[in-house]
Amino acid sequence: MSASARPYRGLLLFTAASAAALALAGCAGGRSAAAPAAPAAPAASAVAAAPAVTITDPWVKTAESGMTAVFGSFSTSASAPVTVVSAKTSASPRTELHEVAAGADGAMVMRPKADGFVIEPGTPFVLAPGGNHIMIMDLASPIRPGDQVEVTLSLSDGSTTTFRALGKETSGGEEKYDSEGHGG
Ligand SMILES: [Cu+2]
Repeated sequence: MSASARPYRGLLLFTAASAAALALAGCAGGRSAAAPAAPAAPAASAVAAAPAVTITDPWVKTAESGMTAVFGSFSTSASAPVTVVSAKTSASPRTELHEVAAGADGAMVMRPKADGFVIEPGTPFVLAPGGNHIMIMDLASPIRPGDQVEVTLSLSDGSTTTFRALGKETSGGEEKYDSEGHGG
């Protein structure tokens, strides 16, 4: 028990010592200010380089024309929620983030998700037929089984992340999904 606690305490001491060193350097004023500032830069960029959102098993529903959708499971390793604000795809200039919800008449319909996809730490955010999806409108060309569509997400932290969705056929349900939205 104490064996595992010691390294952790050591890390805290090290961090405190580093902060003290930086504070002291700050007090030193203009004299060789560049040297103490340098150690902070690699740490900051390492944090920024880690992808805020990762995608598991991304796929896109095959289609000849018109609309189709991208599905998969999003998760974040960040300690705070990350929002997918928008998406772009290589399949069309028109892409929207959609949810499926009850409309005014109670029927389930799909519609743009106003606040984006909010991904909570520790909870996968699932895109699936009948639920949340990335809608591709006005397909430029057919998507066939095995085709790959490149998807780039814009995130609330200002970063972007790109993944490839694999074309997959789904058995039936397409018309129901597109016209009534309760295919799930
Ligand atoms: Cu949709």
